[in-house]
Amino acid sequence: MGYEQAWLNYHQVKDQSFRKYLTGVYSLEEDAIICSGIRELTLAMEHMYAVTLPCDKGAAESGIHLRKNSEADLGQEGYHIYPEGPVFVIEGCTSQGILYGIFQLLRRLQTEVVAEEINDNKLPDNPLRMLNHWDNMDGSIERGYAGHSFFFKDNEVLVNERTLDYARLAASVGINGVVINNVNVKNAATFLITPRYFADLRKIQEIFASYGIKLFLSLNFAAPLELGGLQSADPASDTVKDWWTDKLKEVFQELPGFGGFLVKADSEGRPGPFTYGRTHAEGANMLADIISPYGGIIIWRCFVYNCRQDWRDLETDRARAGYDHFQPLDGAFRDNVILQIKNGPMDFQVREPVSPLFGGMKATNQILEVQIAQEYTGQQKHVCYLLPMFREILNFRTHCEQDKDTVGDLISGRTYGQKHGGMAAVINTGADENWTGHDLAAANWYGFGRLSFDRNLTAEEIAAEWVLLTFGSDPKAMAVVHGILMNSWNVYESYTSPLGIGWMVNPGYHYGPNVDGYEYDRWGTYHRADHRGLGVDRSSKGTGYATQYHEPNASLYETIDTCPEELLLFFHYVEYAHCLSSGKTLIQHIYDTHFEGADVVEATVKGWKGLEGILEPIAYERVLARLENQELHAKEWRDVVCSYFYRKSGIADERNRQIF
Ligand code: GCW
Repeated sequence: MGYEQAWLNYHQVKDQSFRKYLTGVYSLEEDAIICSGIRELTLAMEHMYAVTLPCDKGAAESGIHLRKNSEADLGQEGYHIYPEGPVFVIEGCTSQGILYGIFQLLRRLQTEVVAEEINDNKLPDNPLRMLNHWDNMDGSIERGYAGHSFFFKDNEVLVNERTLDYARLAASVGINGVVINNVNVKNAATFLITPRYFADLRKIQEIFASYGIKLFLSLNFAAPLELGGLQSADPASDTVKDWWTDKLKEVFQELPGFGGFLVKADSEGRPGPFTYGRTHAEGANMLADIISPYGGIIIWRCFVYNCRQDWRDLETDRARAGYDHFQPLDGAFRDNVILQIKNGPMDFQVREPVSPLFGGMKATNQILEVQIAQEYTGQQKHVCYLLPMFREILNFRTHCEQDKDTVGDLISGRTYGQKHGGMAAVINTGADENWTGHDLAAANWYGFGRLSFDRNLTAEEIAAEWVLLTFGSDPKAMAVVHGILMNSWNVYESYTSPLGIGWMVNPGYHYGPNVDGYEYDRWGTYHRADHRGLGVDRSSKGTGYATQYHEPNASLYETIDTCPEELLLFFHYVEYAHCLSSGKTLIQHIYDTHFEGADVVEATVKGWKGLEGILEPIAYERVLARLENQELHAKEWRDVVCSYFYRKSGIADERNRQIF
C-alpha cells in the first residue's frame, strides 16, 4: 500500500468504545451529501472495526443518527457530534454540516478517543476555504511538483475515480470551494466557458457538490476578444457587458450551482482593465454585477506589480505594489467581489512580512492566499511543513483596530463584518500516486484545510493528527515524523535565504541556489549585497514600504534596532559586521545557520532510517529518497550562499570551516 488514500486510510483502532453504536446508520434525509457521508462512514467502519454498517432511513433506538436540525445554532456548515444514550448523534442544520461532523467523528475515532468523551461542536471560522489549482489544460501544472494534472489532459477535462477521491480528501478537511484551472488562463483554458466543456465540467461539479464543494474557474479577462471576437474587453463598454451577460447566463444554465470566477488581471502579462484606462474596481465590478443574480462571486487577485521594473532604480519597490494598487480602492468593490491577497507583499518566499493590505482595507472582502505548492520552499523535494508559518500569519496583529485586528479576524469577517472572506491555498497535488510527490507534503494540504476550518488548531496538533491518520499510531513513527515536520520550515529557511531577504533561486525554475538569480531582476541587485553588507532599506528613508503598516508596526519595522530579526534584511540594509541578538555578526549568522541547517538535514535522514520496518516500505523508501536528495541540495545551498557572501564580504568564517 502506498498511501494513495492519504489521511483517509482508516486503520484498525484499538479503542472499542464506539462499537456499541455500530448497529446501523440512520438518517431521515437522503440527499447527495448525506449519501456521501454514509458511504464514508460505512467504508471507514469496515476498515476500523471490520463491521458492515447497515444503513436505514428513519429512526431507531440505537446506532449512529444523522440529524438535520434547523433549530440548532450551527449555521450553514457547523456540526455537533455527541453520544445520547444508545445513540450517537451527528447533528447539523444542513447536510454539509452533518458531512463535516462525520469526518470529525472518524478523525476522533482514528485518534483513539473514547466514544463517551466526544462532544464536539464547531462552526467553521472562515466562510470560504478554497483550493486553487494552477493546472493547465495540456495536463501540465504551473509550479506543480507531483506529476500531471488530474483535471486536464490534452485539452480535455478528466473525470474519474481520482476526482471522487480528491473531493473526499478535500471535504474531509473542510474545503468548500475549488478552482480547477490555472490563474494564467491561456489557450484552451479560455474555452472552458464554452459548450465544448460544459458536460464534463458538470460531471466534476456534481461530484464536488456531493461533498459540499463549489466549483470555480479562473477567467480570462480578454475572453470577449478571444472568444467573442469583439474588438475590446473594456469593462465600461456596453457591448462587452452584453457579451458577458449572455456568457454568464449560459454558464449558469449549464452549470447550476457554479461558484464564480478567480481573476488574475494586469499581472505578469495577463490582460485586465488597465488596457482600457479602467481601475481594478471597474473591472471586477462589471463582472460582479453580471454574476450577482446567480449568487456567484468574483475573486480578484491583488498580485499586481510591474514585473518589468528596473531593480537598479532605488525608488521602485515591488513590495509596495499590492498596497499601492489596491488600498486606494478600499470600499469601491461590490459586495460579491473578494480581493485575494497573497500572505506577503512579494511571492510566497520562505519568510516575508504579512501584506499590509491586511488591515489596510476596512470595507473590502478579503481572502488570504497562501501557497502549499512550495514553489520557493523546496518544491516538494524538501520537506517544509508550512502550518507554523500560516499560524503566524493568521495571528499577526495589524493594529487596524484596538482588538479583533489579526489577519485571522479580518479574513473571517470578525473585524468589519464582511460576509465573504476566508483562505485559499495554491495546492500541491498532482497525478502522483501519493498525491503530493513527497509523502510528507500531504501534511500541508491536510493542515491547510484543518486550519482554515478551525483557526485555533495549533500546527503541532494538526501535525500530530495527520501523522496518526496517515501512518498509524506507532509511537516511534509519530515522534520522528512529527519532529521532522515541526522543524522543517525553520530548517529550510536556515540553509536557504537569510533573514527575510528572499529569492536566491535559479530564475524561472525557482529551485536551487543562485544568489543573484531572481528572474525579474537581471541586474542581480534586488538584495543590494555589496562588500559592506546586504538588505533593502524599506524604511521611510528607503522605499517607504514600512510606512504602509499601522502603528506600532510601522515604527517597529522602521529601525534596525526594533525590526524583528527574522525580517531584518527585508526591511534594512545591514552591514556584515552588525551584531545580532545572538551576539553573532550578520556574516557569521549567515555562515552558522547555513551549516547548521545542512547538518540538521543530515541528521533527519538518519532519524528517518530508524523507521525502516515500521512504516509501509513503499512510502518509507519514497520519503527516504527525497530526504537524501534534500541533504545533497541543502549542502549545495550552504556552499553556494556561504561562498557568495565570503567573496563579497572578504570576512572569514570564525570557525574556519571550509567554504567552497
Ligand atoms: O510566483 C509567481 C509564480 C507564477 C504564478 C504567479 C501568480 C500562476 O512564479 O508561476 O503564476 O506567481 O501567483 O500568479
